[in-house]
Order: sequence, then structure tokens, then C-alpha cells
Amino acid sequence: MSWALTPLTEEQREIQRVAREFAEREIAPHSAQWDRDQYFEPALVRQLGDLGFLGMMIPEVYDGLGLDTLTYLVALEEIATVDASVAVMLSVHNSLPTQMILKWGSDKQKECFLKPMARGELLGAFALSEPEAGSDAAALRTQAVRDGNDWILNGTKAWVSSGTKGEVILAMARTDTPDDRRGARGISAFIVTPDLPGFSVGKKEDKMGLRASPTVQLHFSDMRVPGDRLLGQIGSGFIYAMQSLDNGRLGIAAQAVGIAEAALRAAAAYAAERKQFGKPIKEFQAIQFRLADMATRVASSRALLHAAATAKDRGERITQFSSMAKLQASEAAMWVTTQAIQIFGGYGYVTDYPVERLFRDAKVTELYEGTSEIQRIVIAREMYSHT
Ligand code: COS
Repeated sequence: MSWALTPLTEEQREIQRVAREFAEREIAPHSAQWDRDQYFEPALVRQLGDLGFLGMMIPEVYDGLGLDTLTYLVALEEIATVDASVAVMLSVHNSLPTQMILKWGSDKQKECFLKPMARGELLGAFALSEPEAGSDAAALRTQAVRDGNDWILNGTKAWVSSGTKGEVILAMARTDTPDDRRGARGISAFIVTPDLPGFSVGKKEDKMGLRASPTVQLHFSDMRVPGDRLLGQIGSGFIYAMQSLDNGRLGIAAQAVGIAEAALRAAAAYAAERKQFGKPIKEFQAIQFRLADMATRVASSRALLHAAATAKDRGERITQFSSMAKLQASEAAMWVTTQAIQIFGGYGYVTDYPVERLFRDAKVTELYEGTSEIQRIVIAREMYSHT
């Protein structure tokens, strides 16, 4: 049912096949249990690293595969179709910290962090949000103060995906002073590692969905960060984060398309086998129309996502396009998973079938890396920003 609306090259189809086979063989048998146990399988990071999937868009010179965005997203969708928790780990790592170091990192930072991240030896995480700075990300309060060549960081980051396992965390902190607040321009990006004195992992969230992906708070308490861990320019961290989220949102859109595709497939299969009133329920028009609408929303989400990815690969600004892709795909995923449960009836409401997990996993795609409301703000602002 997974139509390629954008014609894929032979290489793209091959990577899609590798992702699908890996997901079905190594992930699918465990997904339900990992979800129940809130278990993150560390061996997966190394296995995905061996396939090159932790360096998909990193050039070969930095030990990555050097693939384009569309190829990455096609593979990511395949993983998400099987397990959205594994997909978010891949999405964050490939879209945010690695791309930030690739774009703005020094040669030394690329050598020390980017290369091992591309090989899957170090897992990346991204720490922008704080308990009181979510949608209003520029209101973050974590403070960085210079001390000789080092920086001393104090504050709490929130909603950090892969937070308990993240080995290279791109953390945004204020480098302006209380007497000279500079808003978004007072924020810088730092490469933080868990071995720094003053770093600790705080509360692990007990989530509705994506339960196999650890989401935590991180505490920085007089955390001493060497000067060479500052990424790029002082005061540019918020801009870097926003530009990176343009990429990140494509990853979340691919995750949402994968979740919706899985729900569509499960519902279509169930409708063919479930009999009521003497015939398979797929023969009732009420079910056919529902499946048709689900398939249409999955296809249109995928088409928009692929169009945004190819625009990015052409070097175009994709701020509006990526927010559109995420908005469309995440709302479609929530709608499609809701319809899937309706087709399953009571069986959709219990854990014997995968659709209740897909429904729980879909919800977060409307929330993280910018809520649907934030995506609408970005889309609307972009309409006027170039006129
Ligand atoms: N690409 C490049 N630069 C960008 C940008 C983008 N996509 N978005 C904003 N910027 C720049 C602006 O151009 C501005 O730069 P200047 O100082 O040169 O003017 C600066 O960043 C501040 O932008 P802006 O004034 O638009 O900031 P706001 O505080 O109004 O915030 C929103 C804008 C709401 C879009 C932003 O806070 C946001 O995306 N919030 C959601 C955060 C999010 O997704 N969090 C999830 C984290 S992962 S769980």
C-alpha cells in the first residue's frame, strides 16, 4: 500500500528495502514488549550504526553515507511503520545534533563528535525546551557564564528524547547577561556530554506513547563545559536550533506517515478477515469509505513530505514547507489511527492488536518539535516574510 508518489531511484529503493527488512526482523518482534516495559534497546543503536543509518546525511568524508534528505526520510518512514520509538531516536540523531555539528562545528568537533556519531558509536540528543520554555523556546533560562576558557552552565532542560542514552547533546543556553538581555540573540549552542562534572539526568517521563523512547529532564549544576564545546558563534544558538528544526520537522513528518501507514495496513487487513452480518466488513460501504479516506490522507501526507524533501535537496529554504509537512502528516496520523481503532471496534481498544499503540504514538507528533499551533504560526508568518 506504500505507493512511491515520488519516483524513487534504484539506490533509494534499495535503502528502503534494507530499512524495511531490518525493522521487520530485528524490531517488530519486540515492539509491543518494549512499549509495555518502556525499554530502550541499546544494541539497536550499534546495529543501526553498522547499517550506516546513524550517519545517513553525513558526507562520507565524516564516515557517513552521504545520502540526500529524501532517501533518509524514505528509510525513516519504514522504521516508523514498525516502531515509532526507534524512529524518533533516528530522527533526532540524524536531523538535529549531527546536522548542527556538520554545519557549524569546528574541524576538531567534527573529528571528535561527528565521525563517531556517523558510525553509530555515539548517540545524539537535542536539548532546547525547558520546563517553562516550550512553544516560546527563546524564553529559555539555562545560563552559561564564562570562567576563563570554560563555560559554567546552570539550568534544567526538558523533554529530551533519547535523554538517558544521549552521548552528545546539543544544548541551548543563554550567554547574554541579566543586565543585557538579547532575546533570541542571547542564546548559544553547546556540545554537552554526560561525563561533564555537574551533568545529571533527572525525571524520566511516563508517557502515553513512544514509551520505548526515553524522554527525560537534564540538570546542569555548575556544569563546567570546555570553551571548545561552544558550537559556532556566540548568540547564534537559537537560529541554529530553528534552522535545524526545519530539518527535524521533516523527520517527525516521516515518523507520522509511517505510523499512519501501519494503521492503514492493519485496518485494511482486519476489514478483510473480520466477518459480521455474514460477510467480511470490508464489503460494507461504511468501512470502504473510511479506508479510502485513510489511504488518501496517508498518500497526501507522503506526497507533501517528499516534495519538501526534494525542495531541501535542491537547496531551497524549507521553513514553511517543513512545517506544512509536519502539520499535515501529524494530524493525518492522529485521524488515521483513530479511524483504524473504529474499524477494529473493541479489538482496537485492547493491546492484542497494534492499533492502540499506533494511536498513542501518533499523538506526540502533534506536540513535539513544535505543536500544530506553532506549525500554523510558522506557515502563516512565512506567507508574509518574503513579500
Ligand atoms: N530558520 C532560520 N532562522 C530562523 C528560523 C528558521 N526557521 N526561525 C526563526 N529564525 C530566526 C529569526 O529570523 C530571528 O532572527 P533575527 O534575530 O536575525 O531576526 C530569530 O530566529 C528569532 O526568531 P523569531 O523572532 O521568529 O522568534 P520567536 O521567539 O518569535 O519564536 C517560534 C518563533 C515560535 C517559531 C519558535 O519559538 C518555535 O519554533 N517554537 C517552537 C519550539 C519547538 O519546536 N520546540 C520543540 C523542541 S524539540 S522537543
